[in-house]
Amino acid sequence: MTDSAIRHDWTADEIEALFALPFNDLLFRAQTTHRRHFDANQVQVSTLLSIKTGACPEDCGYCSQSSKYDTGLEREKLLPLDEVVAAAQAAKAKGSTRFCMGAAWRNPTDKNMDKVVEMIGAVRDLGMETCVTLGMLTAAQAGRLKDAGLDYYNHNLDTSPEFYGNVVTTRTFQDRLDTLEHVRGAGIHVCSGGILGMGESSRDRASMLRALANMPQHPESVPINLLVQVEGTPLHGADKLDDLEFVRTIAVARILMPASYVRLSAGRTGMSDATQALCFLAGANSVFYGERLLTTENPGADHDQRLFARLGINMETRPLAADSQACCGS
Ligand code: SAM
Ligand code: DTB
Ligand code: SF4
Repeated sequence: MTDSAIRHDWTADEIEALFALPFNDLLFRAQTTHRRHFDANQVQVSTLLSIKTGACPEDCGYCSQSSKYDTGLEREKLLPLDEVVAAAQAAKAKGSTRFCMGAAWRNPTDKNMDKVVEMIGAVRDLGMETCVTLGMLTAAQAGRLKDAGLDYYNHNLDTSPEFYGNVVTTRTFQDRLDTLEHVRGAGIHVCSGGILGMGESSRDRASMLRALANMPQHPESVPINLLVQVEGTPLHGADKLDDLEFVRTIAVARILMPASYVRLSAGRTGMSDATQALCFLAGANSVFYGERLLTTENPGADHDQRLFARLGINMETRPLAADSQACCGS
């Protein structure tokens, strides 16, 4: 079995053994895998916009937008189409190739869907890839998004099945899997990953990656978020995760899902440039780009451009469909 084989049958022991490797051995293996599938000096960039902010009925313990916690966030109605298009144009002008629109919903209503379908069409017309994250979907809703031309749907597993109930009680891990199945079934590219630093164990991190890697088809995009601690949420004040454990998790994700884009996602403002460089060495090849995530800060485009220049990293300029990923040889 070579490093580059795509597998869907990882055991918990195998993944925990990867986590336990000496750091240099793990990074060497991850970087070797990475180079078999990707240009090691290219990073894909996506820009986020919160199209509907706050007042979410779910109780995700990490989230600024849950109505269950007082985080001081001002709620906003669904944004009008022209504001969304203006934000996408600005993101494109700064070099972003994918525009990701997020809504604080448990699930969209049919009326919501009409508006989102319009937004997807307008962003596509700008020549950008489209991604939305709207909460749970039925199979019929996923089909509607596919018909609208949606490229990616983001729906994170967030943590391991074992730890899930410690973080969210208003839905189950199985609900997440069901939506992902609807998205996959509709033929939309899947974007699914999780959050680290929520008090989960290393075994939980391994278990979450196992759930992603053992899906019949790997998510094309795997966002690995570091918890952004938001005052007023239950997870504010959680023990900070060791940076090197974060890097290890990126490396294991790269090894388990060799041909997927692994995104170094939320939490970069609290990370040194050196830690981010280690994440790229570990096989991360995508970031969120632009000064805001959904409701919290992200490094600005200027900072990222300087970081990429220092590392000799190029931003992917051409929106690529994930299923046409070129293999770069070894
Ligand atoms: N409501 C939808 C849902 O939960 O699927 C979509 C929006 S939700 C904000 C999208 C993702 O953002 C979550 O699944 C979670 O992984 C991530 N996220 C939210 N708050 C975060 C935080 N404080 N730190 C890191 N990631 C966070
Ligand atoms: C993902 O995995 N991370 C993004 C995106 N998918 C939707 C969201 C991060 C949110 C961080 C907290 C905030 O800005 O509200
Ligand atoms: Fe709602 Fe999504 Fe935030 Fe959970 S993560 S509270 S579902 S917006």
